[in-house]
Amino acid sequence: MFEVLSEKLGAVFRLLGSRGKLSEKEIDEALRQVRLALLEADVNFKVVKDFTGRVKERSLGKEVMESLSPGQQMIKIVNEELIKTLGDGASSKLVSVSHPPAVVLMVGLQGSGKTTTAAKLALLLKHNGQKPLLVAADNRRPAAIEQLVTLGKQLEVAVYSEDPRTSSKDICVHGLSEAKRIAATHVIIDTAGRLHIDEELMAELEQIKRVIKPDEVLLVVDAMTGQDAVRVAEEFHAKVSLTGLIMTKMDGDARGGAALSIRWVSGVPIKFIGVGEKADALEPFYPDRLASRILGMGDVLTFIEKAEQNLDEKKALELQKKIQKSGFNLEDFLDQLKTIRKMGPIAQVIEMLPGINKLANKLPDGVQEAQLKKVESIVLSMTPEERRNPSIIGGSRRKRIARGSGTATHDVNQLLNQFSQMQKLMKMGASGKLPKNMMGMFGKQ
Ligand SMILES: Nc1nc2c(ncn2[C@@H]2O[C@H](COP(=O)(O)OP(=O)(O)OP(=O)(O)O)[C@@H](O)[C@H]2O)c(=O)[nH]1
Ligand SMILES: [Mg+2]
Repeated sequence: MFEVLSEKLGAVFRLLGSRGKLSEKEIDEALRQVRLALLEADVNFKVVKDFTGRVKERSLGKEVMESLSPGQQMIKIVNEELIKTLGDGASSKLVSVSHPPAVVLMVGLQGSGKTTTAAKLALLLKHNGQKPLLVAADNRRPAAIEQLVTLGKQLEVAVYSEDPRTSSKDICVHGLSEAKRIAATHVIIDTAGRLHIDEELMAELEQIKRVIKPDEVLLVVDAMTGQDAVRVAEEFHAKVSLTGLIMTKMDGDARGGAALSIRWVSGVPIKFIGVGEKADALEPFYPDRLASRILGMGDVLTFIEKAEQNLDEKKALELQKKIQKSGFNLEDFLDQLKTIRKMGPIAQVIEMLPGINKLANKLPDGVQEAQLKKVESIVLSMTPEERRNPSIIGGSRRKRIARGSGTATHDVNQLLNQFSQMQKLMKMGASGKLPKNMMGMFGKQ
């Protein structure tokens, strides 16, 4: 998602960034291109108009016209206004309640991803040390109950279900008592979907709301349905008062307009995004991160968070200490490689990194994976001593390592050079975060 938009905006920015002073005409032309790119990405036209209006007003002001690098200033404004459009300052956290359990009602149209997302949310809460209970209140299809029960088993999250002949309202009430009995921190209620918004669905949801008084009413919308998703959000919000949105299927190839418009049009904050079918493919939503992803600045923060989740804490601490002492060596690097591997397909990881994401698109499938393997096999062909102290690796050792790893000597040279650069960088400002430089090792070459 967002590739085309990102590419088009990137082209406008490259042009702007290279300019000295900007005339009003040049600003207008840049904004015209931005407007076109947004419309092509299926962003709601009102949102586009509002957005470009705000950017234009600020661009003509002092902060741009009198600045030394007007192009850069304008990019900064686009970034800030995009964040505003996506919901600046909105918290992606679920509300906290003084008397648990917090009650979360999941609503949405058929197939939008309610059941899957309910389970994903439960898993996320569980990972954060909470105790969620899932409630199968979709009694329309017996298979729906089974789906949730199965997911609960897989993820080791408790599920409350009963005979589908019980009314959904009663299932919710009973589920709530069960949550209190087991001292759950959150109750997540999966409800039935409909093909279209109809009176019956709304009446049922209103009834459930009245009896269980949810703390959160989260609408699950499919990002692939484009502007329909925006309309659905508006209608649901008008009828049942939503507290948040979850956009699913953000991993799909939709143009992304829905995600960009929905907050501004509906006034409801996006709290999470679904980025895949697997149970861990749910991310808290951060407007600033999405904006920088769209503007091609990569998504370093999400990347770092992912890395942190995968690195166990003790190791991370050790590593941080090492880096602070500048003792980061190739053995640690090998550890990091393994961690990166665990984070998912390398292409997806690379996509989050600034500068490198463009490159990732251009490489044929499997290339990064192959590069990663190459780097790994080079490091594996070194002796532990060499890994701990790469400076001892002279010419003959380099030849031996190349032979051992089935690579050429210049591959080994390149890796060692890049590694020593990285070490220098770490010395300069070690913070314990993965340096983006490190990724250069797999992509570029
Ligand atoms: N690629 C991708 N697929 C998703 C995502 N979220 C849900 N899905 C898929 O969407 C399909 C529908 O998901 P469900 O959770 O069953 O949807 P639902 O809203 O509960 O559907 P009903 O109960 O029939 O109304 C499933 O095949 C999910 O795997 C996502 O973020 N990315
Ligand atoms: Mg369902």
